[in-house]
This record gives sequence, structure tokens and C-alpha cells, in this order.
Amino acid sequence: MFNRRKFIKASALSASLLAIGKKNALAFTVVPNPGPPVVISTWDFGIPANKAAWKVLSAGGRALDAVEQGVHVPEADPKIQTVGYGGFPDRDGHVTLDSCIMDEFGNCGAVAGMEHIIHPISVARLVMEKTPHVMLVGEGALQFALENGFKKENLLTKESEKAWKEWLKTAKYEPVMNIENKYDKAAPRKLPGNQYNHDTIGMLALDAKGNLSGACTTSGMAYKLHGRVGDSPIIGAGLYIDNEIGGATSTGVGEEVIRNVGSFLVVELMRQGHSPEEACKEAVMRIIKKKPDIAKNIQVGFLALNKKGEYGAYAIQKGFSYAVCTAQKDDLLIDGKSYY
Ligand code: SD4
Repeated sequence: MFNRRKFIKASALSASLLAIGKKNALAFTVVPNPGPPVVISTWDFGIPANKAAWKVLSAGGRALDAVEQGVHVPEADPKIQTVGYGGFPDRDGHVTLDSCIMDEFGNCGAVAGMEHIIHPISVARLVMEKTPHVMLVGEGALQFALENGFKKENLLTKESEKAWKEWLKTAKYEPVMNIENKYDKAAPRKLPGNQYNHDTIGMLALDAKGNLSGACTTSGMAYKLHGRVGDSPIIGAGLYIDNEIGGATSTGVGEEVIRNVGSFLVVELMRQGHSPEEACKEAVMRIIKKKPDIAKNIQVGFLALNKKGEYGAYAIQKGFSYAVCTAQKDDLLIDGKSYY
């Protein structure tokens, strides 16, 4: 039977979805198949990261090695305050890192809330290769890393400590979007005192043999509650690879990605025949549909690469960038437009 109240509610929802969709949500390119090898990764810092991955891929190396080497670049860069060394700490001043990795056989490994190790992605890989488990957290992850020869380091740089102390004056927790997008003049990337941000590197690679792997690594949301874990180390949320179909990764407010099992969803949508971009768009629209009021004020972006080497992305808000490296080009795409 026709239910007027339901109809009005549905119309209001569609109107608000449309409003968010029209104003902000963005499609990022339908990409012709460049063929393998291909590596793509989130945000501007994906450019140097892709270069490191490309060294492995262009030499005929394995996608798994490429993504590990690739994300090592932002993990070790203290100027990138959202990944690895130099990452913003949590509310209590601890730099806690979340990472995961997945290979062409469906093997995966992850660490969450781990302190003191510059390359959490390599610890995640070791969890995958040397243990029967998928994820280690906190103290246990650190213990495992140290037992396996990783060095204990102080990851809190002077700059991030200064920003944290500045933040403590008001201690207002409010994620702000897209600060890594430094090439896009329109993007609201320069934050007052660099106080809040949330930019992860998610990387997907297809090697010359046609195999896929992915990595995702972050210091998570700046000034998060101690113990908070986002989507980035969670297989299916921050990263998913199915070597028959493709891979996906995410960036942005992890809670919404976890609630929608975002990266798994994107891969499953590609399995149903959607292009990488369409699949990312549908995953974004589900987030918007479920929580239109929250979606207005947050960023979530998905990036996907299929088995043929086609790639695409979609984000709730403007300003999402991703880097692409193939034999034909090295590019940065900002809101679907090539920067170079
Ligand atoms: C998180 N998704 O911890 C991560 C943070 C981030 O772009 O991406 N940012 O929720």
C-alpha cells in the first residue's frame, strides 16, 4: 500500500542526497586500460610513493614488494604528519600507527595502534608471512616487531609535538578535509596550525604478471582517543584485494568506511560488472545515504584498480587527489583532472 509518510521521508532523503551529490561528490575519471604494470595511490604524496613502487614493478617485481616499498616513502617522511614517522599523535601524545597489506593469494596482515616502529607496513607483512594470524595490536604488535629485528624509535617529531600542544589548548576534536592536496588551489588544505587532519596512503598495484596487491598505512586521525583504530588496518574496510577481480582502498573518516565495509564493497561491486569508478561511487553513495548529515562534513574517498589495469576513484567531497604511474604516464589526478 502507498504510504505517504514513508514517501515524504524518502523524497526528503533523495533531495538531500542529491544536494550533497550535486554540490560535492565527485567522479574521478573513466580510465582506459593502460595494462600492467600499474600503481595508484591516494593523495599527493602518492607521487613519490608510486615512484618507489615503480622501481619494483618496472623490473618485473611482485606487486606485493612494490606496495611495501612504495608506502615506505611517506612512512619515513617526517614532513608527512599523517603517516608513519612524524605522524600526529593521539590525544595523549602517543604516535600510534595502523597498517595492513594484502597479496594476490588472499593472504593479509595488519598491525593496529602500534607505537615506535617507522615502517608498520613491514610489520604487517611479517604478521602475514610469519604468523598464523591476521592482526596484532598495540603492545603485542610492538613486541612482535622488536623480536623480529625492528628498531624502537621515537616517532613524535618536534613539529608534531608542537602541533599537539597547540591543539591541547582547546582540545577540540574536529577532522578537517583534504590538507594533503597541496596542488589544488581551491582545496581547504592549509589548516590553522595544521591542527587536524586525516590522510592515509592506500596503494594498489598490478604487476607485469597480472597479479594484484595493496597496502594501506596511517597514523590515523590526529588527536584521536588513545586506542582508537580506524579503517586503515582493517581488511575489507581500508583495503581489499581479490586477485580475480581487483583491489580497493580508502582514505578519510575511517568510522564511516568500517560501517560500510567499504573496500570489500568496492571489489564486490566490480565483481558484479561495475567499473572501478562506478564501484567507488556506489560505496560513497551508501555512506551518504545512511548518514547524510554526517556525510556533509566529512571526507571519504575510495580508489580502485581492476584486474585489467583500469582504475578510478570517487569521494564525498572535492579536493581528493590520487597518483597514477604506468609505463605511459606518471600523473596526479585532482577531482578527475590531470595535474600534469
Ligand atoms: C582513519 N582513514 O584512521 C584513516 C585516516 C585517514 O585520510 O585517512 N585518512 O580513519
